Amino acid sequence: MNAVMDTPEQYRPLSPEDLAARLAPVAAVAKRVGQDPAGWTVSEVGDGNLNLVFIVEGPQGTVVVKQALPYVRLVGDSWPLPLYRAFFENHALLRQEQRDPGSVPAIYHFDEEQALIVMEYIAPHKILRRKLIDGEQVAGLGEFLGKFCARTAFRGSELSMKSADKKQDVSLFAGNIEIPAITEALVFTDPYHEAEMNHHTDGLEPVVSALRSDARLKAKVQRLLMKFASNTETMVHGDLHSGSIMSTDTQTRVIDPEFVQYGPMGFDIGMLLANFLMAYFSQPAHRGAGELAGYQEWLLSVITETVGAFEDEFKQLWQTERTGMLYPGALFEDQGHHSADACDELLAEIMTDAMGFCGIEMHRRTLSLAHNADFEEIEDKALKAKLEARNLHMGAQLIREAGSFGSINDVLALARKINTEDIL
Ligand code: SR1
Ligand code: MG
Repeated sequence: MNAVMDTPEQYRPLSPEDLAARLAPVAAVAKRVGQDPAGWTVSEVGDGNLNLVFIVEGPQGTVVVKQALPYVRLVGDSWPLPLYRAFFENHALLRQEQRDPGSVPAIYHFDEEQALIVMEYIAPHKILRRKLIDGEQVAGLGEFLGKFCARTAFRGSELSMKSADKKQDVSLFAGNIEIPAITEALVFTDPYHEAEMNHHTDGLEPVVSALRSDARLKAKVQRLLMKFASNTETMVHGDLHSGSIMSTDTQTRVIDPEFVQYGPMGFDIGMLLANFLMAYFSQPAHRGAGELAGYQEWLLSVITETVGAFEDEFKQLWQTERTGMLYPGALFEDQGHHSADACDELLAEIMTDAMGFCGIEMHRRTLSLAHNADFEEIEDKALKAKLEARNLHMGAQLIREAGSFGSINDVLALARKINTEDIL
């Protein structure tokens, strides 16, 4: 082991220059790309916050190679981060593929020592965040993502799994400590005080200081952090933002589950909705007047579609795959009692949590370390602050009123209202 956490001596980060020589002996790579590494073209395309990502092209095909670095790429080696996140990502991808077949990239090879996954090259898909900034629509986006969230939530829980299997899985993923700790700090805590790595746009100070002085709001956020850290309802992706999704104009896949853990069912869908709302609030900086209203309404329609598909799919699985120890047929159907109300109540609780998680994600992307391109690409800083202020205000309302929205339509009505307001 060397000084940087648990990094094995044999671990070496790849480079475009040495990747072909190092991966040529890996049969799974040669089989898909071509036997002769001299014919491979390698490029490093990682633009995320943590890892190296290479595209390896050859005469027979293309693969993606993702390798963990022993530190946070965004910050540098002053912030060490264990390589074992690749192990958990590998296991998460295997489970997501089982729970929602075809939703994630296929894995061709995993090398634990090198913290490296060779996986399917997803093409011609683009990162969804880029498409949303560019004003592109994706048919069936909400349907796909709502089903993904419902299937992974339901099939990763004791509504469906055998308890022994689920408990073993909880224990396996409980080893992923430092990665969820990033979320616990950057997402749930840092936005609400003057943390070292925070930064925000000039001009937002009045909104930021109002948030940080609101003890009731901070208590609600801490309650959600408590759920995030201690509620093991299901296996969550853990970082389901629009940079963890790739789409064409008609097809969508989910990538990058290294923040996997067992957590609350509302977490993934809440984070996801936040990213649609941030796309919505940032649009006035990206679209001309002729396209703006139509595109913003399309984004809201994706939210409606996502929530609708999530609830419909969850109810369907409730009827057909409720084979775990929770809400057993023995207590309901076998005694002539419908369980549909119980399912509705559970879904309402999940959506209440989701609204809170959604508001928190909206806050952290504007106030904490890792901001998103939706706002960061806005050059006019006064406009950026104005739009971010709406985003912060909406986030706060979602956290404060999480349980009071009658339906997702009420949330969208609030977004439309705040989208016209001058918060600063
Ligand atoms: C230091 S890592 C910052 C962020 O990047 C990841 O994608 C997660 O969203 C994390 O919070
Ligand atoms: Mg990621």
